[in-house]
Amino acid sequence: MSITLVPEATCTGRNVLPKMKERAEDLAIFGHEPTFPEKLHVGRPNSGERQALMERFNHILDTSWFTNDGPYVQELEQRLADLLGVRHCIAMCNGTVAMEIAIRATGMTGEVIVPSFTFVATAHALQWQQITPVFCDIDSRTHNLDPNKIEHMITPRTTGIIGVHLWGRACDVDALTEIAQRRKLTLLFDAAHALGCSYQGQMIGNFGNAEVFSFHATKFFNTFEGGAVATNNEDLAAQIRLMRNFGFAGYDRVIYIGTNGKMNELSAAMGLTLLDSLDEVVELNRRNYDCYKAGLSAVPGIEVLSYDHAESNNYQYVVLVVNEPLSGLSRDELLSVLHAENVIARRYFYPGCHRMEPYRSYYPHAGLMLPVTEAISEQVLSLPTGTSMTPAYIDEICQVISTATANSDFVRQRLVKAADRASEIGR
Ligand code: T4K
Repeated sequence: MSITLVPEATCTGRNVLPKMKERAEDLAIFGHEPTFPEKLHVGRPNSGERQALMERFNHILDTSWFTNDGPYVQELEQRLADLLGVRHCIAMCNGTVAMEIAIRATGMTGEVIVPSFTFVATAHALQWQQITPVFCDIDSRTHNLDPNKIEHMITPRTTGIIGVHLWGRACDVDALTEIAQRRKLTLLFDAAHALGCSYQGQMIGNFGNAEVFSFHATKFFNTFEGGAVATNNEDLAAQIRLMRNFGFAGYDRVIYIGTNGKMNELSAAMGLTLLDSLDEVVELNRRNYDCYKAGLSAVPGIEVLSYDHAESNNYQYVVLVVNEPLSGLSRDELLSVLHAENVIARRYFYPGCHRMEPYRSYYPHAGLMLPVTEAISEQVLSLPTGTSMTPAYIDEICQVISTATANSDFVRQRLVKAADRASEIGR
């Protein structure tokens, strides 16, 4: 056991904490002390048992084997492949390079259909290789590609589809597979959020031509920086391994164009150590998720995005959807309230890739085809979770949200005044 779960405390322990901000005038935007003296972040890294990690680090130093398909990388690849039930798992230096290599190895060119509602790396991995990302709208319930909207984005230049399993919730894999097969397109999945998650009982990592994970520090499973491509295709795996290592097929023998996508041994050591604690991380994430869910269940206009408990989930993201007409506050107003309390919630993935450069300049009217993306990206908020959170902290955050929305007119007036004052100072 390497992760200490914070002692039990009820998730709806309302009124028991002295700080609980039940009155609007107690909120930090009205000049009060923030609820938390230090910032609470989204994406605090999980790390496993420190002693085990240090032992692995020492071993790396003792053996002087730092990188280039070292023993820890090989062990990590095997253990991940076993966990996912997939034939090949190829570790990489990060998720973006892993995606770039997967795109190139599967022969994507021309245009590829992707959601805009994702981290910009998904689109950049294409554009970096002069492939046009064609942004397709999402389903408002799932936040993933809407299969019904894909078909009319296909042109003679289209070679593939990249689905993103956002928040670890699987895409409609069956529908995307059916379209890809019928239209003879390559299908990749950006599974950056989805290690440990399943689709219809089968682990993500097994679908499409290949699936790409991120092991960035902020992810459920991290190797400081890192990523991996998972595939059941033997030839594709061999090609990806070559591309990861400059195309080397042996000493002095380069048979392919490649890049440097290798994971180093320190990263693999972190991964191996954390793998031993994954169950505890899920348990903790689930507890935090349940606490938020319970704490916000009665707050009008605030929905905590659900997971399908019949599937495996990593519960890494706690995502709110703010329905302004019901909550009385916009997502951005709520964000200001939370930031003042030192709750550094994030607007993942605002404003959508199509509103970021270079896509915004290339396709200034893309938003016309993306009404759901545009609406959802104005409504979502990711809340702090992870090992540094306690049920008591979560209760306090829920109370802040509840108090702010229950007094929305008062809060809004205050925010408008503060904005006016700021612009006067700036004049
Ligand atoms: N596809 C998808 C769907 C993705 O979400 C991502 C990455 C990728 C592809 C690409 O995979 P990688 O190439 O990154 O492996 C962060 C991450 O940098 C990024 O990896 C991640 N998605 C994205 C969702 O979030 P930022 O710009 O928001 O990171 P930053 O530095 O603001 O960190 C977020 C929070 O995490 C901070 O509030 C503090 C905390 N933090 C961060 C780091 C790095 C820590 O507490 N410790 C840390 O070491 O992008």
